[in-house]
This record gives sequence, C-alpha cells and structure tokens, in this order.
Amino acid sequence: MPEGQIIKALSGYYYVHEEGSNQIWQCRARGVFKKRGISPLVGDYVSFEPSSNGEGTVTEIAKRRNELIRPPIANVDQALLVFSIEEPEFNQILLDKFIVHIEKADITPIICLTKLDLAATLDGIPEEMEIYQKIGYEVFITSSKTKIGLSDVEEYLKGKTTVFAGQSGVGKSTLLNELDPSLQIETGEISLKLGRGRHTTRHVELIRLPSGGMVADTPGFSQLDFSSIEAEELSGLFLEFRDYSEQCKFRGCLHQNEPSCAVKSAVEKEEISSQRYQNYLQFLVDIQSEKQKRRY
Ligand SMILES: Nc1nc2c(ncn2[C@@H]2O[C@H](COP(=O)(O)OP(=O)(O)O)[C@@H](O)[C@H]2O)c(=O)[nH]1
Ligand SMILES: [Mg+2]
Ligand SMILES: [Zn+2]
Repeated sequence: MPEGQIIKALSGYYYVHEEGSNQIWQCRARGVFKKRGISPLVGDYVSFEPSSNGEGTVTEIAKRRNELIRPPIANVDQALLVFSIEEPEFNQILLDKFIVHIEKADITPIICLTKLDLAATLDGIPEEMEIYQKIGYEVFITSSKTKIGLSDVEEYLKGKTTVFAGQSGVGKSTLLNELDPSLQIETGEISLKLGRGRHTTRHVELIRLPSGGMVADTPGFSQLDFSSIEAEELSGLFLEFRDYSEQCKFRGCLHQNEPSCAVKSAVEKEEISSQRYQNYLQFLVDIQSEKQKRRY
C-alpha cells in the first residue's frame, strides 16, 4: 500500500504527500479511527488506499514521535518561537509559557526575535535574550523589512520539520514569505485600534521550503493553559533548573517554600535568572490552583 505524510487537513479531508513522488492525494480517514477516538494529524506518516475516483483512504497511522494538540500537528523536530521586539511588544512570560509547552511535547524550542528594524537602536534588543542563549537555546534576531538574519534562520530550518509559533501579528507569515516568496501567505496589517494583528492563518499546513526543510505556519497556539502539566514536572521543563534540582534537600522539591532549596540559592547567586524563576513560580501557582478547582 502506498505511504506518505499528511501535509494538510481541511474540512474532513487529509492531503497526503506520497513518498517518493510529487503527488498529493486527497484522502478520507478510515471509519475505524473515529471509533477509536484517533484523528489523523498533519505531519502523520500514513498508509493509504487509492480509490477509483482518484481520492484515497488513510488506513494506517505510524507511531508518532511527538504531537501537539493546538495546533494539531505531529512529528515535529523544532518550534520556532516568534516574538517581535515591538508591535506587539516582547512578552517574556508568554515566551516562557511557550517554552514549557514545547519542552513538554519533546520538541526543541528556537527563539526568533523579529522586527529588529523597529528597535530604535541595538540597545532596543531585549537583554533577556542573553538568558536564553546561556540556557542553551538558539536565538535569532531578524527583520523581514531589512532582511537581517533571515539566511541564518533559513539555514537552521534545513532538513528539519519546524512549527512556527507566536502571537498574532509578530510576523510569522511575513517571515515565511521571505523564506519562500512563492508562498504569498496572507499577512495582517496591525490594527492600530486593537493593537493586534488579524487572524489570517486558518489551517495547519506543512510547506516544503526551496532551501529544504518543512515548516508549518499555524493559526496560533490557542490553548496554553497548564491542564496537561503536573506541578512536579514543571521544574524539569525549565532546563537550567535541572542540575540544581538534584541538590535540593527534599526529593520532589518544588522550589517554592522548601528549606535548603538549591534552585532558590542559585537564583540568589544570580546563576538562574530571577525573571525565569518568578515565571516558574507563577506557572506553579496556576497549576496548583487549576488542580484545586478540578477537585471541587
Ligand atoms: N516593521 C516590521 N514590520 C513587520 C516585520 N515583519 C512583519 N511585519 C508586519 O507585522 C504585521 C503582522 O505580520 P504577519 O506576518 O501577518 O504576522 P503573523 O500574525 O505572526 O503571521 C504585518 O503588518 C507585517 O507587515 C518586520 O520585520 N518589520
Ligand atoms: Mg500569520
Ligand atoms: Zn528546590
């Protein structure tokens, strides 16, 4: 049976790129998936059965390496977390929220700071970026307007499947258009009145870039709550806490109010960024209070 990868899902159809060919097959999913509560995702490697009308039926889904629910996509190597320096203004708590969710899904986060042309001087680059570089995250600083940094991003996407994530209006679609001008993805002018971009990307689709690599522009990560994350696992999703955690006095230390906490002393010694730690505490409280609510 032919095999391929789902590159688009729209209105109950799955568009399967047949392996070793350029053909795209419009497929339905076999009924049994629904019964078992499984829905095929963009990025899934599948077997499919061509039918006489030129369409096909997805008959099997290969085991996923990872998956995200919103946006619905599977088998991703890395997530490009796109944040603009201005319009909208850089938001570190949102960046940390993205990182936590991406780390949880076992996908590598990469940070891309856009709209450098809007930073008045180079001093306008948020100094927080150094924190992330020190943790070991790749950071790119770009402007689609002046074309700065675009080839570095392009190089990093080669041979990988990358999902673009970030608030509406930060310049994801514009960046993709720069990487492949034939795409002509709709971009949104910032509404001055609302101060945010229009939602112009409506479905998830994997696109093959001319330079190699697959990318997904997405309608956004709508659900960034912590319902799927346990308090005990949160600190493992802050990578720079990991080595310290092992030295805390109490096993399962949440680095909150416990005595002899190695994470807290690392914050005091400025070995861990206090902003990152504050965001950690904020998320921890969110998780704990969500749990409380579910209990009653
Ligand atoms: N000044 C400036 N504006 C940009 C840049 N990149 C995108 N924009 C603008 O930001 C707005 C939102 O861009 P868009 O790509 O639709 O954002 P998306 O919602 O993340 O896909 C549009 O008006 C773009 O023209 C940039 O590098 N510099
Ligand atoms: Mg867009
Ligand atoms: Zn601790």
